[in-house]
Amino acid sequence: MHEEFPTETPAVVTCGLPYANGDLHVGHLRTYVSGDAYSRALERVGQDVAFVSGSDMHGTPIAVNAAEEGVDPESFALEYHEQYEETFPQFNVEFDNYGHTHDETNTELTREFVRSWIDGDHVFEKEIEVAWDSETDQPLPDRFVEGTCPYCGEKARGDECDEGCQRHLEPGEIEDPVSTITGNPAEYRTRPHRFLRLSDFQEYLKGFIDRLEGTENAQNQPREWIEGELQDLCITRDMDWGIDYPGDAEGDGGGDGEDLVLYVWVDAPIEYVASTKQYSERVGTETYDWEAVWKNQGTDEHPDGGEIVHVIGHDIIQHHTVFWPSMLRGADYNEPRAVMACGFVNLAGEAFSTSRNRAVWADDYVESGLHPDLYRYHIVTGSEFVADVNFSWDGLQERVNSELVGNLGNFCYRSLLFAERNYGGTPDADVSDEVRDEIESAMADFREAINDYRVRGLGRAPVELAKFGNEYIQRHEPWKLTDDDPEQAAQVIRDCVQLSKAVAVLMEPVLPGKAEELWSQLGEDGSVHDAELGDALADPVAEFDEPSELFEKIEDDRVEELNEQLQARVEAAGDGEEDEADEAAESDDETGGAAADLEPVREERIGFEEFQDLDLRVGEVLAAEPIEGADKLAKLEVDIGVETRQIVAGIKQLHDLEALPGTRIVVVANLEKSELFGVESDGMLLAAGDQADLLTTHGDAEPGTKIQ
Ligand code: B3M
Ligand code: ZN
Repeated sequence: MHEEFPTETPAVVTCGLPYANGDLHVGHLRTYVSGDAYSRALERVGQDVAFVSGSDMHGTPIAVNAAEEGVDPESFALEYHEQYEETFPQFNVEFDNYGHTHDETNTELTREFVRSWIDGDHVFEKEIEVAWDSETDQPLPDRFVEGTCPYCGEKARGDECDEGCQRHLEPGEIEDPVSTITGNPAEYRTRPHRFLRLSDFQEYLKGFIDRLEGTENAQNQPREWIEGELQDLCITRDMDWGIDYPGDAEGDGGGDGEDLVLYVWVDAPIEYVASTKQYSERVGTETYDWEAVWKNQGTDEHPDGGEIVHVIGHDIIQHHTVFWPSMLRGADYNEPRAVMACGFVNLAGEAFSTSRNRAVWADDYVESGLHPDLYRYHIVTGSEFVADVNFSWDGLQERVNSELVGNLGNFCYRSLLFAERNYGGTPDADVSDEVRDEIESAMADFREAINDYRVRGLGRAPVELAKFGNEYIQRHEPWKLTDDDPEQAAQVIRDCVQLSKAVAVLMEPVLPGKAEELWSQLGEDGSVHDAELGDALADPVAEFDEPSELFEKIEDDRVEELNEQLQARVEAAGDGEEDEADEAAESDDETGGAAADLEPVREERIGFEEFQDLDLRVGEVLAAEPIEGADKLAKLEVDIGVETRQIVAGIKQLHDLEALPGTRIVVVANLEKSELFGVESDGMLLAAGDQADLLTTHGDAEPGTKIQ
C-alpha cells in the first residue's frame, strides 16, 4: 500500500514522550536510541525526516510525584524536562526538536484539536461515576486510585491495567477502587465529563489498521478492540494540573467545575505535532514544512501528507493505534504510516526496580566513561525490536569485545593501517566485483531493515560486512602479496578500504559517534551524518593518516567494578518494604522501560525418564483462527504427522493468524485434553515468553518427528 522508503514526501519519526517525573535509566533509553537510529537510517537513504519528541508534563503521574515531594507540578516537571534535554545527547540521541506538553505551542494546538472535535460533533457530555476519596473530599482520577482490572482480574491503576492485559481503563471501570492518597476504599460520585465518541471512527479504524505498517504487535493487538464495541474516551479529568478543557465556541467552560482539565492522553500525542511545528518554525517551512506532514491533504506540494512513524514501548499500543488515529482523523490530520512498538528492558535478567535502586541510571552510564555508542549497540542489537532485551555490564562487555573490538574495529584498523603504511592511503586499484557485490548486498539489507521496521537489522548490517571483510583479508593474506604480487596486494587493500568506508556509512545510525571517527580516519571531509547510503561505494580519499583503534576492549575488572557498584547500591537501598509511593513512581511510563522478571532456573532436577514422559512432536500449522469473544485465544489445526490436532493457544493478539499456516511448531502431543472458552484443546504448542515467540525447527524435520 505504502511506497517504500525513501519517498518524495517528508517524514517524521517520533518517540513516546517520557513522563517528566523521575530520573531516566538505561531501560527508558531503548525507545529513544531506537527512534534516533531509525531516523538516522531514513536520512542515510535520502528521506527528508524530522526526529521529534518532548516531555510529558501533565497527568497524575506528575501530580502524584510532585505532591509527594511537596512541590508544585509545574516546577517539578520542568526540572525533569531540563534534565532529559541534557541526557539524550549524552546517548547521541539528537532530536530535531524536543519540546514539552505544557508549552504554548502544544497548549494552543491541543485546544484547536479539541475544538475541531466539538465542531465535528464528536464530543458529548455525560454524567459518570468517578472515584472519590471521602476523607479528603477529592476526586481520584487515574493514578490516584488502584484496584482490580475488570477485564483480566489483575491489580490495575485507575486508567491502565499495567500489570495485566495492558488495556486502557475508563474512569469508573476499575473494580474494588482504593484511594492511593489515604488507602481507604474509594467511593463513587457523579460528575459531568466530556467524551470523544470513538464509535464515530470505528469504520475508519478498521481500514486504518489494515494500512498500518510497523511492528506486528502494533497491527495485531488492537484488531480485536477495533472490531469489538469501541468504548468512548473520557477526555476530561477533575484536576487542576493540565490543559484546561477549551469548551466550544459558545464559551462553554466544560462541565460544572473550574478544575476540569484534559486527560493527559489528549495533549500528550498532540505534542508530536507541536514539536514538529516548533522544528519547522525554527528552520523555516522551506526547509521542513510540518503541515506537509501532518495536515490532511498536506499541501499543494505534498497532497497526500507525509510519513508519520511512531516509536513506542509496547504497553502503549492501544493509545497509538486506536485513540490517536481517531483524534487525528477528528481534527482532519493525517494518520500514522507506522507504529513500531518495542519490548521491555531487563537488567541483568531481572526487572528494573527504581524503588530498590536496582537500575543503571543514565548518569551511571555516563559516569562509567564508556562510549554511548556501546550502549546503543548493545540495546539495539541485543534482541529483535519487538522482544524484551537484557541490559547487563557483562553482556555489554561480551558484545563489545567480540563484535565491536574483535570484528568491526579490528577489520577497519588493520585495513587502514596496512593501507596507510604501504600506500599512504587508498591504493590505486579498482574495487573487485566480489567486494562491490558484498557492499551492495549489505546496502540492500540496510534498506530492507528500514522498510521492515527492524532496527536490529540496522545494527547488524555493518557488523556482518566487517565480518566478511575479516574473512576476505584472511583469505587473501595481502601481507604475503606485497612482494610477490604487488598488483594483487593493492587490489585487496583497495577493497578493504572500500569496505571500511561502507562500514562507516552503514554504522552511522546505531554507532553515530564511532562512525564519525572512522570517517575522519578515512580522510573524508565533512560529516558521515551527511553521507548517503550510496557513498558506501563512492571512491575513498587517496591519502589519509595513520589510523587508531576505534574501540577499546572492556576489561574484566572494569565490569566487576560496575557490577559491584550496582550491587552495593541495591544493598544500601535495602530489601525493606517498597513504599507505596515509590511503587507508583515506578515503571512509570517507561516507554519501553520496566520489565518482567526472568525466573531463576528451578533448583529441582528431573530425571531423563521424566523428560521422556513428554511426547513432543514437530507440527505444522494448517489453519489458525481467533476464538470469538476470547481476548487472547486462537484455535489452530495442527498436522502432527500421525494425525491432525485441534489446539487452543493464547496467541491471538501476538501473531498474525493468517500468516501462521505452514509454520513448523513444537507440540506437546500427550497433554491431557482440556477445554478453553468452550473449545477443546488437544495438545499444547510451545512458545517463549510473554510475546509467545513460537518454537520452531532449525532444519526441515517433518511433522510428527519426535523431539528428543
Ligand atoms: N508519557 C509514557 C508512557 O505511558 C507516556 C507516553 C506518552 S506518548 C504520547 O509510556
Ligand atoms: Zn487487565
